[in-house]
Amino acid sequence: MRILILGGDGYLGWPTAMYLSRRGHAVGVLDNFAKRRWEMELNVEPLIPIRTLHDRVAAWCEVAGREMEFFVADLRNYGLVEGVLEAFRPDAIVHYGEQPSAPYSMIDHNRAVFTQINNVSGTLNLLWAIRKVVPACRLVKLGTMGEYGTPNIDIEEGFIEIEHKGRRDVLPFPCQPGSFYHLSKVHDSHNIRFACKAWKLAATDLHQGVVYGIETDETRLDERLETSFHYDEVFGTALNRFCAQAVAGIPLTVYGKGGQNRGFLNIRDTLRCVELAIVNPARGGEYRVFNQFTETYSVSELAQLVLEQGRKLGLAVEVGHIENPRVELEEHHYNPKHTKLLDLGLEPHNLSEVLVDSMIKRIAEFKHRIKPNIILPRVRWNGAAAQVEELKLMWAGA
Ligand code: USQ
Repeated sequence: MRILILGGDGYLGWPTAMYLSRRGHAVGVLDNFAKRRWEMELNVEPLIPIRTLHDRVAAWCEVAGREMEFFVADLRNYGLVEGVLEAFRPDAIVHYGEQPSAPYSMIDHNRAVFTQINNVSGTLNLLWAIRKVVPACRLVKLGTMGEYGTPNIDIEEGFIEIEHKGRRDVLPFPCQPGSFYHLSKVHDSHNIRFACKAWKLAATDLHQGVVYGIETDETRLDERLETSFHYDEVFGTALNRFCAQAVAGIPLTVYGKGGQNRGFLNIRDTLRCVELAIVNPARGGEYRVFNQFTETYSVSELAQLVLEQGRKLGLAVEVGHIENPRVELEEHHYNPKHTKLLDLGLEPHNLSEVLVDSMIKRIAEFKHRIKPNIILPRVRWNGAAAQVEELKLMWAGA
């Protein structure tokens, strides 16, 4: 199949491109390098140095003996999106091309507005371009488990059957997202669902949990193929950050009580889930939601696991409970359903001591690159502006 990966320069986009290419698909990658610019704004960088996308694509062609097409384009420019679809004519599109960080969207007014305009208008442009150029193309869109929030009932897989005043219907599961970033994904979901209904497009909305991991079978092939692994407060996610903190000798930054439960998955399972969504496509007119995670953990449980493995490796790891910079429940019910991908054949790589051990060891090779000053949270959900004054100064517009 011809598969176009939007956001192909990112933490997940690049490994997905290689994974699908290696399995015989004709893969194209598209990116506008926005993430690299945000990194510069915030003075953060991936732990392991990564090459330019040009060089990574060239290295992939050399290492794997596979062609990979490459587009530099911004999804907010409709003409470019249409032009890329005309040129590549994909059978499937994997859409990672959005601002992915909840903390980034909460820094200030500018970044909240930017995140929603960027994500929502980029996806709308894509939907219109698919309709015009490749209406049979299947869209696989990266949404987030955070669209649901943490309700006090079990979370269904996209839709819930409700009885109200004697009548029944199957309706989208209620959404109570916890940041302007997560809200942007909810807005996307509504737009995609409507486009499927109105234009008979075929879309799978992957409500993905928090991804962890530093390498895949393809990134391991050559040091030029590494992916963008973050441990900073803005782009780093919980387990990845804890492993880097263990190496850096910084007490693990459990926010608040640590009873926040989330769905987690290994980066390798992300790739397999995306593949399953492509090869078992939605029908024309169908909007599907898959809850894409393999296990649930509380933040404290993850910290405990990293503490135990870190100490086994001789590191002086401590858990440092710090004031929660976010507005979120710190103890709550969490039982989301996640059977659809398992039914399609997903065989999860569950989180294990071995995995944490290997992540810590890999991170330790780059210990000299860890910047301690970008680890503690400065972005506060309650709008305490003073915390982010220095970040505001760096806003250069989008
Ligand atoms: N947390 C800590 N300490 C940290 C970092 C995070 O306690 O140092 C806590 C947060 O307060 C939160 C939980 O860990 O309760 C998850 O936070 P996170 O930063 O790992 O992930 P999140 O901000 O939710 O966003 C990440 C990705 C996003 C994706 C989302 C999936 O950045 O792109 O959509 O995970 S989900 O969380 O299921 O919505």
